Amino acid sequence: MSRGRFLTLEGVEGAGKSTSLGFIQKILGSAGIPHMVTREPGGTVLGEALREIMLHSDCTPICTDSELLMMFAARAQHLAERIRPALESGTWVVCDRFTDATYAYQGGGRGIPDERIAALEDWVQGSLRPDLTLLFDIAVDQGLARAGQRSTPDRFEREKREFFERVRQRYLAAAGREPGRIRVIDGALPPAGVEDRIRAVLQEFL
Ligand code: Z5A
Repeated sequence: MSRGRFLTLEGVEGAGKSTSLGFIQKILGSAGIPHMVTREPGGTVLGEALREIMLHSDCTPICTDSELLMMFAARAQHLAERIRPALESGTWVVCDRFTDATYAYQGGGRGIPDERIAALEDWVQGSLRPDLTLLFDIAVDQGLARAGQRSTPDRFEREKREFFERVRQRYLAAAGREPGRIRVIDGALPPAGVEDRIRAVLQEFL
């Protein structure tokens, strides 16, 4: 049995990742590909508990190194409990955010040096990297306006505009370095346009 493929979705707030999960499931389902959908931080009981602390805990300050280590603690559990077993059984994994988000948010946004993130990436993931990453790109103001129409902002969503601009630039720089793996989707297109673009990228990948 061949190993499943590992797909990740990335982007700044409101770029349309979560909305696009539905399109992706539809395309993989029609192609008869067994797959599971998950998210980071999260995907396991421990990961969801850490997500709650990182996104919604207002009772205690969280320093940048703690945030980085919690992201990778959640990721280690996610890999051990769900991602690796699925891939090994031939199931494709579609994950809403993964380590590119760590380089963008904790690296670009918070200013943690890339070498520290890379050391944890190597430790926790070994050689595992996503096979394909869809980067949903949108102007920061437009993404924040979309995200702002929802419930109370979480710990990240309360950051300043400049933080998200640094995050976006990090993502675009990563796509520039790895154009084969990271495919940029224009998140400002209407939903049907985004779906067409995802379909084209996935058909090429399949
Ligand atoms: N984080 C981190 O710092 N480091 C890490 O290593 C990881 C994560 C893994 C949780 O992520 C936070 O964790 C995240 C980074 C941090 N920070 N924040 N904030 P999340 O993915 O769960 O949360 P999110 O980024 O805030 O997701 P989001 O705001 O929901 O964005 P989205 O999924 O890209 O957008 P959406 O929900 O699909 O769409 C937003 C709205 O726009 C919604 O009303 C849609 O109906 C609308 N929409 C979507 N697409 C369109 C189009 N094409 N046209 C018009 N309207 C649209």
